[in-house]
Amino acid sequence: MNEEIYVTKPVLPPMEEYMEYLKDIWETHNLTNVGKYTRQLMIELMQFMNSRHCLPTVNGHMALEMTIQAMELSGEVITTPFTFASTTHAIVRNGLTPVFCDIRESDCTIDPDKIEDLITDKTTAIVPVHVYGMPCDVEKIEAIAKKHNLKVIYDAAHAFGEEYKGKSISKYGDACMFSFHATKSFNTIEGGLAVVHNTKALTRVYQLHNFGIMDEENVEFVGANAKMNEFQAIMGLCNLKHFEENRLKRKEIYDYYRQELSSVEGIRMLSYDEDNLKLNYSYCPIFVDPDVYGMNRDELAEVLLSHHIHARKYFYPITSQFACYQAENYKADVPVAERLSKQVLTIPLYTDLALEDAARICNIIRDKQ
Ligand code: T4K
Repeated sequence: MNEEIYVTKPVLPPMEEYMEYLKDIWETHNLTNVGKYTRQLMIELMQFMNSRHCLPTVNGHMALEMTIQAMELSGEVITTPFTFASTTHAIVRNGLTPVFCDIRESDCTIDPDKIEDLITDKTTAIVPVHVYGMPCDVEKIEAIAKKHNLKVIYDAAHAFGEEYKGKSISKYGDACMFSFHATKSFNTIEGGLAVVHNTKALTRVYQLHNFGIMDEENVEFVGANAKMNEFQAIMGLCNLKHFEENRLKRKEIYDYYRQELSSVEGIRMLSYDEDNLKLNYSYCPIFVDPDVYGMNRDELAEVLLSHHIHARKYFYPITSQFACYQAENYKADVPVAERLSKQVLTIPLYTDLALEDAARICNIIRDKQ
């Protein structure tokens, strides 16, 4: 019997590497509250991204929520519904109103040509998502933001380690955040990173992530607890060393899928500009056109499951359709996002996935049984 194959499997470093750091933690009893390993990880990440402005956090969601809070926004925020719950929740939990913009068919990122129509005198920011690590149209978004004096905060949860047009993807926008969750291409067990280019706003994120405490007797902001702990940080220090070799292993599997699935009628993979993008290959979404393929996405998911392959419907339903937002009447004229969310299936892609298993997955998709 085949073993279960999940959409992803967390990357773990060699155990001895993690144990070396653990011994030191056992010596010092320094477990959290921006300890030395969290600071070391921050420095190594700055070097890795060639950036001076970042802060590790307990998870990616809190990095996003705190970054939005630090921007002191009000009113409406234009965003995409083709994303994980976190993006929309981070906006709403900041007391802001999400205005949903449709996405591009080609790469599932926010459609920049549809943003301006949604801008009102209440709009203060755009929160686009580099979904599956596909970069948004950063130039067009920047031009719109400049023209209308809006902040741009990228949800780059999926895009850690990527370079776009010769620079780290973290450099685009006023700010961005990454997720270092176990399921991501780089993990700190749970974890995240806020990258904020304005020093004053970054300082605010730093204060907010420790309850808004300024010193022992002075609390200036309504913050929360979003601090990374030392066990997370050492996982990051270990995994960072292996990031590039792991990325290349996933590239091999992704390229294999591309080669094998390109001839299957009714199955589409996203295209991207290879000359300008260093992708991290975290996700492999495929899109099932039921009229051409002869089976719909849900049926294909069932077939894969009957072979113990757990593909996932990232992202279905779109966030504007969540039960918790039904009563809100948020603007959401998003036909492309609605259609693609019914077609998408994210198939297994992770560092340790054997090529034989990828081959088996391709055969099942090709044979539909
Ligand atoms: N923005 C975007 C666009 C995001 O996608 C996310 C997170 C965020 C913001 C927020 O970042 P974080 O606060 O999470 O850092 C998973 C992840 O939990 C979530 O991080 C991620 N996006 C989302 C797309 O996927 P689930 O509910 O689908 O995870 P789960 O538990 O079903 O795991 C998926 C598969 O991975 C499992 O079937 C088996 C495998 N797995 C998972 C874990 C946790 C393992 O093998 N080992 C593990 O420890 O959300």
